[in-house]
Amino acid sequence: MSAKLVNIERHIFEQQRLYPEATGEFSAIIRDLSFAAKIITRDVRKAGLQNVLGLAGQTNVQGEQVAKLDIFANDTIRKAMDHGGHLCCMGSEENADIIPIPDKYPKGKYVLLFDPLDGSSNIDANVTIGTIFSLYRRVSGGTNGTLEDATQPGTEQVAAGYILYGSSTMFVYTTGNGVHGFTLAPSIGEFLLTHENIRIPEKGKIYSVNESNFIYWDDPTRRYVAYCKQTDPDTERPYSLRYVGSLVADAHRTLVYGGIFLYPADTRDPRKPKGKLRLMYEANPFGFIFEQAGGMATTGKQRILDIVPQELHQRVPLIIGSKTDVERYLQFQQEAESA
Ligand code: AHM
Ligand code: MG
Repeated sequence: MSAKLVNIERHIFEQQRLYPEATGEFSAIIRDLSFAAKIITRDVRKAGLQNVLGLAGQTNVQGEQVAKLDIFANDTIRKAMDHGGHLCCMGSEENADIIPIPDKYPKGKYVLLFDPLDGSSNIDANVTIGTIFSLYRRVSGGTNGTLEDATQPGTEQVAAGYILYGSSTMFVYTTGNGVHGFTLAPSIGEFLLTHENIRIPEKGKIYSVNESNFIYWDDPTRRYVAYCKQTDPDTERPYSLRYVGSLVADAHRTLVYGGIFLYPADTRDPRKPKGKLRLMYEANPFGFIFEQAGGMATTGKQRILDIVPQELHQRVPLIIGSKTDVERYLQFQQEAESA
């Protein structure tokens, strides 16, 4: 017999049994998210066919405007999550303000933050894209969530995960008890446990960064990337370069193969003085996941999860990866500081 047969609902249920005080609300939230993931998968899979099948253009068969895929993903998650009674508000990359739970639905004690379709500039080239999410407990009094609830430090996350729409769809999550990955079996419409307790290798041999920004990085980052390209058989250098340009794809590969992913601050680029990626629904969830898998997540100066957020859509530098690789990067930063 090979691996045991477990779907995502069963897995989270069994995880919750480890905690006698658990109310089962996580199960419901993860179940609702996996439901949204299946709907988004369906539409991502037919993206290239829409013109051929006559589904795109002005209107669909119901006479509704066909939304762009990222707007569709945003609406799908909102509609799957707003009536379950477990959330007090949501926050999305696609919405400037926090998203209230409609009056007609019950409110709960959790806050969901998400990037509905990350890497969406890659859609037209049929390249892997993803959804990222992060869950917190409400800290404000009252029933409706507030901005305070949606801008807590990453250390307060109670769950985080991502869905990868790749050659297969994967759902990867943590509730602080390891990182677990599920693969969608299309024929039965279920996410099955395929990657139990994912551990990132201690050290990798791949670096992943948009190197065209080289001139905009700080000196330690430039020196570190040059270091990755030097020859040294003892440390398996030169490293290979892999960069998809979809955070979910680059981060997932880094988690599975090890190595390092960087989106540093662009110090001389006024467009991205603080980096590009967003703290609340990109950096924090991956920070939680990488730490849970035995890796690290930093800005180069600070642990990602310790950042006290200033705003919902705050951008931060993000460096994630294998422990040995991220520590080596931090050494370059520290040497520059003490020089
Ligand atoms: P998006 O939220 O507009 O899709 O941008 C986020 C994406 C990430 O998926 C990816 O890591 C990064 O932007 C790539 O940026 P760049 O094209 O500057 O390398
Ligand atoms: Mg994004």
